[in-house]
Amino acid sequence: MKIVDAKVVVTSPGRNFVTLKITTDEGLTGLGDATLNGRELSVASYLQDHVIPLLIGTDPHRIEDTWQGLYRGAYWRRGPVTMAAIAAVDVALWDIKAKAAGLPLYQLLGGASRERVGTYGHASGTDIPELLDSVRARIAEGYPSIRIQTGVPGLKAVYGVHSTGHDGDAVAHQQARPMVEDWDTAAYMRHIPEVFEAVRNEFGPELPLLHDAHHRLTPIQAARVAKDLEPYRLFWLEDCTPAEDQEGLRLVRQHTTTPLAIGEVFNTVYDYQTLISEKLIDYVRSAVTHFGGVSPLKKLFDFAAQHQIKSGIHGPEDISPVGMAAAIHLDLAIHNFGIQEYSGYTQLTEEVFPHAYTFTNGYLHPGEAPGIGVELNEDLAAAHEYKAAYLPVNRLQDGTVHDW
Ligand code: KDG
Ligand code: MG
Repeated sequence: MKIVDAKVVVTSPGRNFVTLKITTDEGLTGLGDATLNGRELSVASYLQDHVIPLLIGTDPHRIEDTWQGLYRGAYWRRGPVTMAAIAAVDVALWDIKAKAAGLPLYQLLGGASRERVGTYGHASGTDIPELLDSVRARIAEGYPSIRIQTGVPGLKAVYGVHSTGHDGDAVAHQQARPMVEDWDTAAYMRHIPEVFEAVRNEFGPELPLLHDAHHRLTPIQAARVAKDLEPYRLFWLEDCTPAEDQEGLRLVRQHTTTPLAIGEVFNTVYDYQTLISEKLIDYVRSAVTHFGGVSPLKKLFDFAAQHQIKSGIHGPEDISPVGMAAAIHLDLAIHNFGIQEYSGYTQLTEEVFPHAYTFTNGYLHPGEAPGIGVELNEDLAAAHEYKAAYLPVNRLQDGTVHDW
């Protein structure tokens, strides 16, 4: 079999998605997600200008060799643009291989290790009463576990407050320049234990709760927050410190038994070397889409498993249904699955990317369609053109740019 065509489709059914479609001489096609929120066109160009010309004429079955050729052959390694582009190729080739075998992808990854994939959904509110309503709504939708985020008294706009899983913030970000959010670490640190106290009082001790600090704390601040939240028995505290400082997590770990998750902005296993080998975290958060695809993520999970660390694949609305499907196949297959983040998509996005995977009462299943089980409605995709959109920038009260 040979690759005879490959193209990049950029579409915006409410938010921007970048999809690679590879076609073979036997008529099989494969899809890969290359969406990098706020930097979509750079990945599209990387694929279009530098990767697709190298793919034409090659054997789609040689996934590992193609991956290594793109990673090592470029000489310039790692980084989100490069790794999102390689991820799209990797997933599209796995899609083709699984279709050629007539099997759903999870069967090529070792088969099912479980019947269904547990998820967490997002609840948020500008204040605690609004958050409690949002938690109630997620429970009613069947989510077994819930991430909680709130506004902080005195701050105008805080990360995650409008991310309730129904893409509430996507259109707001469709601007030529990033929105500005504000931040005050001391105010957040005073407020967050009250939030957990209120949620535990209302919903009891059993509901698994997660929280995302979105890289905004120093190691000693993160240690304080993680310690203060211990009575509320979190499922995990996510991204408590800036992700690039692996040693910072050592200090946090020394002070707390709150489980820690990190890695949504990581691109390779090298970002995790210290974290995993020293058991400084409990969950790895990388997405198929930003980590170079199914091939390296499977290797990461196997490395993590040796240290009793589990998966928690990043699954926000800015991973397309193609990237989500690839994640669900991995979730079903690996032994050290932890949890899958899942927010769902707008109706229009579901129509652009019809898929075999299902979400039923808070649990996902990849379905039994050969390949990853996602199609691309190219006519509908073409009718919704790319719109510039940026993630926000975060500033302290005096105007200083802070981690977002
Ligand atoms: O594009 C950025 C989002 O994917 C990210 O902010 C979402 O932190 C996030 C999460 O945990 O889903
Ligand atoms: Mg996060």
